[in-house]
Amino acid sequence: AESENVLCGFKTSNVLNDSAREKTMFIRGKLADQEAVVILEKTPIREDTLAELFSGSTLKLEMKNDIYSTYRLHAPPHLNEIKTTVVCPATEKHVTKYQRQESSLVEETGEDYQSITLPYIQKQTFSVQWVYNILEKKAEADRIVYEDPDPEVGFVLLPDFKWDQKQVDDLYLMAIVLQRDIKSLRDLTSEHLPLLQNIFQKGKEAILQRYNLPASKLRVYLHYQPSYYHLHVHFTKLGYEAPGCGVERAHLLADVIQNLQSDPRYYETRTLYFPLRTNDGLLSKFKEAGRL
Ligand code: M7G
Repeated sequence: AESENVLCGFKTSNVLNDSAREKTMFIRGKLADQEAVVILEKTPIREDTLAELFSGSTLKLEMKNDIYSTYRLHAPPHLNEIKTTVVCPATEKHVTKYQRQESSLVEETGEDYQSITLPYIQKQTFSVQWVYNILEKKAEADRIVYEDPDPEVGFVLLPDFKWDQKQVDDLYLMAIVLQRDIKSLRDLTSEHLPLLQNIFQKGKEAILQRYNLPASKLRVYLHYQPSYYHLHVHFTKLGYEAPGCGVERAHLLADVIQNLQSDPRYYETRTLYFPLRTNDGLLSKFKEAGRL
């Protein structure tokens, strides 16, 4: 749907991060005096638009040499889109999240979680209002791909907002559990096995049905630490390197299930490793506690 240009009055303060290879830029600025973060990303070229791209564009020759020539292709506007995400009003934590930063690997024992991490996340995390809006159908209701309404094992499956749904190559969905008191991987015990198995099974089935992508082409995982402490599971296409998805943060759902089957308190007691960015408040807490 067409909408007014909310970015018309955007005033750039600084570029937080950018990547020529990923064709992205993260910008901090002001929107009507409110702090805002804008994320720009050039969208992939789609095979189903090639015919139109070749016939409907203008070509400017840059150079020609023997059998080699390079051009600038000016595509019709609708084939040359920039996916744009706006966070407004953005908190200081959002600015931190999107800023280019070094990270350090942290080693968190079960005790560290109780004494350092838990107190920190209880007062210092992103709001999960957007998650509740999805669960209550106040936002993105038309985007839901599958829903199991059971209060114990139920979840909502929908496209992650990183995915524009134009091509399956970068498929990215998330399953959000209906239960509201499971913060992260650390809270999972064998009690949650029916929930996790349900998400795994029905999520895979729904993706096969809707996108014709079999389970063997999926990467299904949780993040630890997550950004949002309401349990959710990521479903991406195997081989797609989703932004922000480093190996250290990812825990495959299949492994999580097996670990809980062999030890009901696995995630309560194990040492977990994850990277934290230099400017992350939690990293300072680990330093203060002499754990780094
Ligand atoms: P995470 O592992 O908590 O954090 O995943 P990460 O962002 O550091 O990976 C949260 C996921 O939710 C991310 O993949 C986000 O792209 C996605 N997400 C965040 N928000 C605010 C929204 C939203 O409003 N709608 C949808 N559909 N997805 C979102």
